[in-house]
Amino acid sequence: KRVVLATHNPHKVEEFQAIVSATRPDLELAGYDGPEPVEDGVTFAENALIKARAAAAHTGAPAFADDSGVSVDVLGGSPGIFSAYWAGHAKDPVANRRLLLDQIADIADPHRAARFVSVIALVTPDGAERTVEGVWPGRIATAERGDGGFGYDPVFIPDGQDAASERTVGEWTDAEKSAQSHRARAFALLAPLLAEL
Ligand code: ITT
Repeated sequence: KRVVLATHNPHKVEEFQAIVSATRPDLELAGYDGPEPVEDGVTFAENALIKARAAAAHTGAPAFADDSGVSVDVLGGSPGIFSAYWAGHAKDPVANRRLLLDQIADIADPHRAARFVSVIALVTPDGAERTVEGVWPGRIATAERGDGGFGYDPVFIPDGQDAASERTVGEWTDAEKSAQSHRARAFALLAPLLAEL
């Protein structure tokens, strides 16, 4: 079975490839380098649908897209859908992380609770649309650690780790991240829908 992965982010391609080969090796992921639509939705789901619709229309094949980001409780859920451009008009992950750490440096939330969110939209050429959501709870570190992954990984500490050795996702291996991430959680909900294609 073949499905188009509608993203221009090479990190997402790598992560989905790892998730698919671990959980659904029967599935063939096709890349997408067609037109990038304007993501002017106001929710993760709207933006994921915009990207998946464009790819399904352009390729004539079933397509899925991920819209994702980090949501910080004391910031009312921001950066959220604005995660990629949090510090300005260029996608600058270093500036984004620095701004986020600055914004919550003096907050009165000792837990610094946050979550990574991935919404995946699946669109088929007959016009059927589905969305699923994966959430990975955790908190924001006080300083960056590790250089694995991408985006906010060096400042995100997933819940459920041994308190003595709490690592950021930047310190996790790719395989560890792909087994537990918001993207893996969303894909687990997408898999049964792909089986129906
Ligand atoms: P596409 O739209 O082409 O898929 P993009 O990177 O622009 O690529 P988004 O609009 O969904 O994708 O923005 C996602 C941003 O959220 C990403 O740039 C990171 O800043 C952040 N993010 C999402 N998933 C992440 C992860 O697994 N680790 C770290 N940061 C993540």
